Amino acid sequence: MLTIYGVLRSRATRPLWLLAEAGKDFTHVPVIQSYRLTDPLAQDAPLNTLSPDFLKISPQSAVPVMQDGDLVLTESLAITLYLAREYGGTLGPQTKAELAQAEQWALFAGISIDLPGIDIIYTYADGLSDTPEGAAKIAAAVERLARPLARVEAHLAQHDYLIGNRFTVADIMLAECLRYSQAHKPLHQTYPKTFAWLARCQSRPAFIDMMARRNAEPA
Ligand SMILES: N[C@@H](CCC(=O)N[C@@H](CS)C(=O)NCC(=O)O)C(=O)O
Repeated sequence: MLTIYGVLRSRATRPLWLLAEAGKDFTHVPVIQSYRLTDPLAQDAPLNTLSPDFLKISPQSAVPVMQDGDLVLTESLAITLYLAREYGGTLGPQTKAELAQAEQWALFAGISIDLPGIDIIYTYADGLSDTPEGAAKIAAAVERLARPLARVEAHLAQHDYLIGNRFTVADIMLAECLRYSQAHKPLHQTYPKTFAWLARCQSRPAFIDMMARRNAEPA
């Protein structure tokens, strides 16, 4: 039995997009972040990252978490890569070199792209992008993204996708980390090939359907 814990308004979109692309059946348990609830310990609170039943599965109190038989994994990108190898067919790496490349893009996305993007998306979501503090935070994030995105831009000048000349788990992992930076339009002008690739990834039916379900969740 394969189970994914985590609402769609979280990094659970990474494994959930992969599973949608793969057409794999699974159970989805929409555990919500405790900080989004007024009283996470209330008896009638929905299952959240501080619920005792969830902490029994993953004491880290964060989503997503995956359980596949006896295997429990945390870290959205490790989960996504595992699912691609196990159930993803050609979405997963097909050779040792592709596996190494997929791991490289997972670490790259998680280390160099995810956190600057979090600063950008929250600054825009909080309506602070035009304040001096918000603008400074975005400028710092853009600076941290500069060398990583220059590298992606150079790669996509030569290739349509990240590995193997086809859409794979590597594209899902990087696209979902980069989505957090997407609200900052000047990046689209500086890195046109990167954001054209992102738009291509996001035009896939599995992504469109997932985002519709995500946006239907309470904000
Ligand atoms: N690096 C982890 C980050 C996990 C994480 O921070 N998850 C957030 C939601 S996206 C969470 O569950 N936060 C709960 C909390 O802080 O209480 C991953 O990629 O899975």
